[in-house]
Amino acid sequence: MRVVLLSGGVGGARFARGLEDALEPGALTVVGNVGDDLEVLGLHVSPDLDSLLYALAGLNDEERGWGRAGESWRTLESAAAWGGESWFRLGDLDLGLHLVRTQALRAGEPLSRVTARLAERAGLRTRLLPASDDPVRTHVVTPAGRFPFQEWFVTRRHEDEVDAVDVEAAAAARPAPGVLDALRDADALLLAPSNPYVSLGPILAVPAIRAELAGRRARCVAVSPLVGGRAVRGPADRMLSRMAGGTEPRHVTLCYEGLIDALVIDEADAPARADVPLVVTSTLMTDRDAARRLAEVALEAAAG
Ligand code: FO1
Repeated sequence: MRVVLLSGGVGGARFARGLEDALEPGALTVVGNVGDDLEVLGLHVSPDLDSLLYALAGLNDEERGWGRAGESWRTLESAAAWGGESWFRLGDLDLGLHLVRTQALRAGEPLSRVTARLAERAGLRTRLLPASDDPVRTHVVTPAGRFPFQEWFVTRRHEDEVDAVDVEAAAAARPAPGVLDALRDADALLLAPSNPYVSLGPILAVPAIRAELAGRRARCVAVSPLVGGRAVRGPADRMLSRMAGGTEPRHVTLCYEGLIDALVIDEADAPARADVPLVVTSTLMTDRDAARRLAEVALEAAAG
């Protein structure tokens, strides 16, 4: 069985690990968001691809959600002492990856090829693809102005309400090599319990990816990122309230109109109605077993 997961960072990475545990080795391809990529201290950082890479390699910091376990911060402290930027916390171990990736990108290697190399080095049995090699960049439009994603998310602590999400350069972006073939050949398509606007939105904003999903052969199942109408972490609930008009399952499905065949929701959100069938289960990924059970429910829903 070939499965493709479209995913953002932290929640998506946990779900990806659950899927890996539920599937045969090599069955999973993950297409990761690159809309929140940024340059820090002259280095290219791909937070969502890295959350996926670290989680699937067992290197991630479970508590913080992003970055590596056992991290130290001496380089960033030194950079800050020399007057360098330190608002985006890059740990010493994490920086090693950014150095290698940035060097490869500067030498002309596309992000997809660097990512494949890093995944191989990490011993991943899952294929990890960026949605695009093109510089798709998410911006949020708020009452206080328009901000690059990480400035709003980290510096402004995603406190501003969001009126719109603008994925710069998405309209002209092409899917990274392998993405369309993976979507076409998949037996099941899954949308991770990630933020529909700023994690999955930028992937779905790549026109050829959206078109491929809209004309899919396999069933596509999304997992809601909400539990009892609240985001497990991050601003998804506030964004849904303001931009979709609420935090019920039907508001989540509005973000995926024409793209999904079922939505997996938490027990705390049932009973509810929506324009696609709802599958009710416990969606909180409290540990690896819980993530695997959620993955199995989503896979079963995708099997029809
Ligand atoms: N999130 C924060 O809230 N503050 C940080 O300083 C921060 C640093 C960081 C470094 C590397 C990385 O891969 C992720 C990092 N994140 C940080 C998380 C990141 O901003 C978000 O989780 C994603 O971009 C949202 O999907």
